[in-house]
Amino acid sequence: MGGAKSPSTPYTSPSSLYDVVSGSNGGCGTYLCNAGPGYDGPTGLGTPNATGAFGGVTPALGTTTSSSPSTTSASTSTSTSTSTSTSTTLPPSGSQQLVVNPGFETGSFSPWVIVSSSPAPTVVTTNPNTGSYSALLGTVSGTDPSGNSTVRLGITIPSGVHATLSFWYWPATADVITNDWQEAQIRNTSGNTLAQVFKDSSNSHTWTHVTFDVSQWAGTTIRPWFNVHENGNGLLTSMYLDDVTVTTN
Ligand SMILES: [Ca+2]
Ligand SMILES: [Ca+2]
Repeated sequence: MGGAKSPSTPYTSPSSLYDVVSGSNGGCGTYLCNAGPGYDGPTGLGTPNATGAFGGVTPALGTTTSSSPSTTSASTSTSTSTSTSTSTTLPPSGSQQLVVNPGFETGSFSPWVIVSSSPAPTVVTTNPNTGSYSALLGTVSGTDPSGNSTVRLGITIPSGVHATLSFWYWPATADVITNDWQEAQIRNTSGNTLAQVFKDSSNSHTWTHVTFDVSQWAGTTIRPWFNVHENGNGLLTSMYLDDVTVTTN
C-alpha cells in the first residue's frame, strides 16, 4: 500500500467523494448554508465514495454528482454553525480528476494506449499500490528484450486551471542506467517530449510517489508517457505503475 496521506488528500480525490450538490440548511444564501458542486458549508467535499479520498481504493472515475445513497440535508444540518465555519479556509473549488482508469482497476488498459511492446505492457495483480491491479512495464523474469515497454494517456487540461500529475511506481533492475531505465515524460499529441518527469535505473523495490506540475499545458492535450527501456543484455529491468491522476484546481 502507499505511504501516509496528507490532510489535503481528500481535496485531490474528487472522484472518491459523492459531491452533495443541492439542498440548504439555512437562509444565509452563501456556501455556508447551501450545498453545491465542490466544497460547500453544509456538505463539505461530500460523502465518501469508498475510501479513495483517504488513500484507499477509488472505484468510481471522474466527478460524481448524482446517485449518492442517503445524501443528506438532514445529516449535514447539524455540522455547520456560523461560528466555526467562518474560520474555515476554503479549498479550491471545481477540482477535477481527469484520468480514466487511473489505477488499472478495470483489469485492462483502456483508455490507456500501449505505445511500445518490447515486452508488451500488462495489467497484473501481483503488485498493486492500491486496489487489486497495477500496470507492469518491462521484464521481471525470462529473456531481456531489446526495446521499449511503453504506455501513455491523452489528457486535455482545461484552460486557466492549475493541474498536477501524480503517480506511483515500483522499480526493479539488475542493470545500469546506461543500458536500461525506467522513466516518465510529458509528451504532446505529436509524440514530442515536453518534459522528462523522471529517469532512473532503480532497484528500490519500493512504491515511490511522484507529483509533477502540468499547469503550463492548461488548454492543451498532453500525453503522460511511461516507459521501461531494456537493451537485451540479459540483465532485466521493470516498473510497476499505479494510481496515475491529473487533478485540476
Ligand atoms: Ca491499482
Ligand atoms: Ca538490460
